[in-house]
Amino acid sequence: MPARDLREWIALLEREDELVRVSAEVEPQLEITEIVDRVVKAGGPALLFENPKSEHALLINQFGTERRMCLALGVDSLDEAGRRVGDVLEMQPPQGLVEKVRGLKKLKSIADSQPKRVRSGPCQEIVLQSDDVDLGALPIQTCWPGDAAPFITLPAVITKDPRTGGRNVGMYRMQVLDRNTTAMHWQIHKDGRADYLLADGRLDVAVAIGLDPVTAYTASAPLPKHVDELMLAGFLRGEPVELVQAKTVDLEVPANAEIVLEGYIAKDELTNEGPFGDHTGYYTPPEPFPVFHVEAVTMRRDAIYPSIVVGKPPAEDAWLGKATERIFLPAIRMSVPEIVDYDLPVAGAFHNCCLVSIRKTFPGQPQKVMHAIWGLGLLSLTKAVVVVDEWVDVHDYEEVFFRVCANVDPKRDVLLSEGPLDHLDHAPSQQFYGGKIGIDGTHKGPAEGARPWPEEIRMTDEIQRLVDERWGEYGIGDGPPEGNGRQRNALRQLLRR
Ligand SMILES: Cc1cc2nc3c(=O)[nH]c(=O)nc-3n(C[C@H](O)[C@H](O)[C@H](O)COP(=O)(O)O)c2cc1C
Ligand SMILES: [Mn+2]
Repeated sequence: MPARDLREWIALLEREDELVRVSAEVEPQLEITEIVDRVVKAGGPALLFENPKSEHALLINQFGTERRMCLALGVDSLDEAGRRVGDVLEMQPPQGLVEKVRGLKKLKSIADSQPKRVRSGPCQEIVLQSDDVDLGALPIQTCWPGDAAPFITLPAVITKDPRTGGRNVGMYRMQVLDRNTTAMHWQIHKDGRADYLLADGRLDVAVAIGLDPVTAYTASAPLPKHVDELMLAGFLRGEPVELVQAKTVDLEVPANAEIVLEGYIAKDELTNEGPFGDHTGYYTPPEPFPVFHVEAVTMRRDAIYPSIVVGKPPAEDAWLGKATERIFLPAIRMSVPEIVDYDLPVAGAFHNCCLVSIRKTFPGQPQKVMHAIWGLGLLSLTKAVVVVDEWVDVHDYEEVFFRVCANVDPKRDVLLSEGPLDHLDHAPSQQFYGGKIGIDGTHKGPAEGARPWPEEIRMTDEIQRLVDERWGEYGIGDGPPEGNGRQRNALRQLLRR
């Protein structure tokens, strides 16, 4: 079962030799970024800075490798987390005893996903109000030299839909303005922004910082607006998220949090937010965003402050994105069943490029899938969609490149379209709206205007077996190099490094 709070998580990372404590005094202004950037890019450990010029320790790079992301979710592979979601989505009436027992387990996991109200929690061991509120006491990082100020980078921002009361939890950067206000970077396609726009005058906001890793991850998950991120957290944890009533606002907050900021956002009170060096690899320019007034801070004793540095990919957020890619695959296949697999390259900052393989049975299907992706949740912001056949491994970029180069007639197989683009995409001439490109790299038939498609080159199984058996006789080297797909794998690893 995944760690239950940030401290259990830190202990688990230490046991697994995945965390280094840094006792040297370090500066949260820029210095931590440079250290972490080097460690992340080298695939190094999580870091607990015990002395970041603050009474609070700073945890960073907790999600920075595939192994740690798996440990965070309590799975052996990210696909396993996806399969658990898929199992529930595709539940059929059980047949026979074994299936019935399995079905009951699945039902229990659904029941566990509902958050549970508790009377008290460690997140409220210390309560600071009015003049005692001082964000300057936290080791909040100024990540990049051009950043406007320190930014809280790993928060879970909790709001309620003013119409329905439904909860939303989202991860949105927060620029510190002074000791008790921050900006709230709610981009236009996001659910927190929608709650704000529906509010009449004032919207209560609570920000939980320092959560168990699953709940922290789910704040970044692109769920439909009416689905509570804490349900996904409970489901993935296999146990409900415990909530306590906040001290000063009408919201519930995770009982296990290290730190909670409580306050409000007034309609139409905006500030110039940014610049901030973001995951696009560029600074996002100043833009008006709402102001968050912090009226109370509640904490654990010796609260630990978690942070993340985003920037030019790859950065720590790569694995949060990859977790989403894997966990959401079954849900995507529910709506677009011909999809076999997809890959959002880290270098494409997730919204810029989507490689997708499909089981093609009719002409025009690749274009159907492109349009489906351009209509699906936050995937709708995707700029480039590349479609390949089911037998192509979309995680093997060299192979996708090969198929696109070999199978595409740009005149026939490139679809230019337009639609919504990511809030932070600086390339389009106009913010929020611009061009899309779809590339059909599948094999084409006559109905798609192609000439007879040639056969792919492949050695016979018989000759491969013969060469395996006779390898020793040739005197070329030890055991035979692996044939076919397996060899491609070795090559792929080489090319990826
Ligand atoms: C480290 C990190 C920082 C993020 N910062 C922002 C941000 O500043 N603004 C934003 O709108 N989305 C940001 N996101 C993406 C959102 O968390 C993500 O789109 C999520 O789905 C938002 O929740 P919502 O769908 O409930 O709005 C960030 C994601 C990560 C992993
Ligand atoms: Mn949401």
